[in-house]
Amino acid sequence: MFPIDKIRADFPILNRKVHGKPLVYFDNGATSQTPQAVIDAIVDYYSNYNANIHRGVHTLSQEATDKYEEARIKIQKHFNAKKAYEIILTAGTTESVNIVASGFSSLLKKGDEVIVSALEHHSNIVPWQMMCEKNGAVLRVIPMDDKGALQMNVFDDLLNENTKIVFCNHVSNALGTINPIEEIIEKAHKVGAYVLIDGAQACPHIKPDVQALDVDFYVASAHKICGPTGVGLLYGKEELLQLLPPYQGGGEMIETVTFEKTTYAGLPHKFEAGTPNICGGIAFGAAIDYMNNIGFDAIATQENELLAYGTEKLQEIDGLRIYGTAKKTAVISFNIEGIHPYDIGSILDKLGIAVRTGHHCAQPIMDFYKIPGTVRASFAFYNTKEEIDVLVAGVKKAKMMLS
Ligand code: C6P
Repeated sequence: MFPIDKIRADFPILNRKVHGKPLVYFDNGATSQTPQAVIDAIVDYYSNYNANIHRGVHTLSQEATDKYEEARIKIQKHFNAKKAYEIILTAGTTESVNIVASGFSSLLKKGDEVIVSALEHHSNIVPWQMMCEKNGAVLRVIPMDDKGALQMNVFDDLLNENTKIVFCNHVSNALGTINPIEEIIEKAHKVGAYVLIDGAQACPHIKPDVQALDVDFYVASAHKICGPTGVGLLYGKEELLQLLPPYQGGGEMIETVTFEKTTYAGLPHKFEAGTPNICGGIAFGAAIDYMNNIGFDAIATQENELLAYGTEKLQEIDGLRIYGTAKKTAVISFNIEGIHPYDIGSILDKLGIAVRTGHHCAQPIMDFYKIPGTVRASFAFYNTKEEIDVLVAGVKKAKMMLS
């Protein structure tokens, strides 16, 4: 039995009311909620050993450095990276993608090709478009089908000896589709291309093994995995992180500096210029511990039950269409015929229910379905079927009020 009551008690925010109603938090795709263990790690840092890291000889600085590097090792183990220095701590998925895309600006040339999937978040489209504008590389797109799955036969046709990088999300944020990344990685490697996988939406549900996947780069954000905002990771194979130039110049990323020439520090510091989000990194480690203590198999079982129940109940509502019916995580993106998603979201908010409405930073998906956006209910392991009943009743009420 999944210990749902015990788990919910770990999240103080789940006790609050919104507009006088108990909070039903179904916006986990935007950011997850924070358990007490992670809040405690943040309070402990600022209460007891707040100091800059890698710089001071004093005790506080050494304690903070040790905890920060311990967190890096927790993250390394979680993702099964070979070396701790293959884990670069960044501000989040967006920054991680930008580090790689900007690095490839000088490594790719006119005529090179890069492939992106039609299911991407803007943070995995725009940085690569910016890169292509600089070096003349060409952006190709793996199209999607009506179910929200990638058309893998077209991917086969797109791949050729000019393909240099393929980037794809592990899980789509707008629809929840789980993409066949193993197949993408294997096929891309056969033509000598590198692969970057955006794991922002996968990591709350799946524990990725970067060595088993043989992926070149894997990126994610802590705030979607019960951690704080403003911190995330860039995993890269050692030889590729060596190949990429630094992203930002500043303190901590250098070996020697003179006015004539600067030499750069080794990994991971080469990509970690300036004072990092020290507390965030440490709390990211605490979040990884928290999730692993529950266990990703238990998380998947609980979330799959919620997905099946929510899909069944919402589908009973006349005029409701669910977008994305391929193999997916616990996300239900839907619209009701003739009603704008924003209006449904606003009424749900008045009932204490938090969902996201709009294009979800994935406009090409909305263009594909010829819609302005959807209502997205994204579930986490701490949600319940009773909360889904509240959502279903809320959607019915919204439909009645807006029809
Ligand atoms: N998606 C959502 O509501 P950052 O903002 O850097 O932590 O993550 C960006 C990002 C990248 N890739 C995917 C697949 C994502 O889902 C996100 C963030 C949130 O869907 C906020 S837009």
